[in-house]
Amino acid sequence: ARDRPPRLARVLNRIDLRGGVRDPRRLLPRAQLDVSVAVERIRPVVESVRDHGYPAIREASERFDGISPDVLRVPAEVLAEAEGTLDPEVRAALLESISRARRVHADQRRSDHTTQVVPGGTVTERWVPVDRVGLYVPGGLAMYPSTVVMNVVPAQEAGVRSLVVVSPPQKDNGGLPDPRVLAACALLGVDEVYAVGGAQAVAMLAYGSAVDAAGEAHCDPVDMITGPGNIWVTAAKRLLRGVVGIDAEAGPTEIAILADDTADPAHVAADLISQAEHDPLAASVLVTPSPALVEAVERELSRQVPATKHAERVTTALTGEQSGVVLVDDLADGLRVVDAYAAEHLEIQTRDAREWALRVRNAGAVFVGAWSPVSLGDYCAGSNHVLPTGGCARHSSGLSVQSFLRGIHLVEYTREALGEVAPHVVTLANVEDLPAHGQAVRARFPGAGS
Ligand code: HSO
Ligand code: ZN
Repeated sequence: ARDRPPRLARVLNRIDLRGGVRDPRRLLPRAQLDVSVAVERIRPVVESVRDHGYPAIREASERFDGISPDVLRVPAEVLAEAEGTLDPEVRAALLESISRARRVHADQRRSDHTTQVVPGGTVTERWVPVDRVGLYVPGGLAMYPSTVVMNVVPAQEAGVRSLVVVSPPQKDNGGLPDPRVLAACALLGVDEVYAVGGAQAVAMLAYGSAVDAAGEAHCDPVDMITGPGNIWVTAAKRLLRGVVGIDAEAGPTEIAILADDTADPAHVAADLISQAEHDPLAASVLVTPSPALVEAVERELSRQVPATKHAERVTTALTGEQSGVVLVDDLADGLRVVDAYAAEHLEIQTRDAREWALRVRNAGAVFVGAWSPVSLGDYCAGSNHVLPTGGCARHSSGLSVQSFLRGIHLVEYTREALGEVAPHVVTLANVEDLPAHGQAVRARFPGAGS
């Protein structure tokens, strides 16, 4: 079933920055999501899961999802069956996605490194994976097996030993999570899966659950939670940050395209539509010095949007204030605009696309040239699709092996090396009025002068 096809002569808002780009960041609007109200709403759920475990999880599942299985943990046979009954084409595509992601993420592994600071004084940085990670996988509209891949693969390649997936029980699946989520877990070798969603699932991951009604579905607390979710899940993660490690908050998807007159308008339009398909709040932004391209892309949009399945959602996203066309004098100004915007996904569809791509400072991921669309990266490029949104690409990276590693410094000094630097330690301790710090060094050299 298609949404009702709307018709619009001009789809995208226009922002004309020709004649000089002053402060582009303020001119490029972004959707804002206010999570603070939701945090207060879910606080009692989180606290009751903390205090009561299983009965509180079950009560919240019944209240919010309308269903709660007696046994929260998905049995091994059910996982095997989900994998066994998976459509062969879907299976092949998921396996290809997994193997490409593995190749890229395996190359991200870090080796320990020792720096000799002075003779007899070394600091070794050890990279140690997080012990236990919980992954939240949404159900319903935003149910993406590909997101299971993009979260699980880097954790596994980092060496995370214990991985658990939670996903909401589906009424039409007998209280089990979506079968495609279960199949993706099975293909990835994840065997600890619970049919729990919402804030109660996040709380269960953070605090663990007591034994359930059948006396067996005990979930141990995790050290870190990743994965997307709706506003309640995001609120619970925000509330529990600190109790557990939390990945970045994922906002609505964004695509920015820096293009010149060599870009194919049909491709540009298709790519703008592709990410708009996620969410009425998704942002699609075209930045170009070519008015002719803008006109051609608009023509393509009015042709392609009505033909797409989720035309209504796409139209809302494309015509929203968060989307638009930015006209600039030249590509150098365009680069300043896309850097200021710091998109989750940035496509470069220009002459010498690679040269321009290498000059980009702020983006979650950059897709270079005519043959590297964002949807390739969403599924099968090998790159990760969990990327910083909302301008966070100015300071953060997408999910990677590094996200699941901690660097632990090993400090090893000999008596001589400590003795040599001792006066400096004592001086700095005194300057901070922490003389016991200095004394901890001095005590090792009794008889040495003051
Ligand atoms: N583009 C989304 C990821 C995704 N696309 C999942 C399709 N499925 C955020 O990067
Ligand atoms: Zn996508």
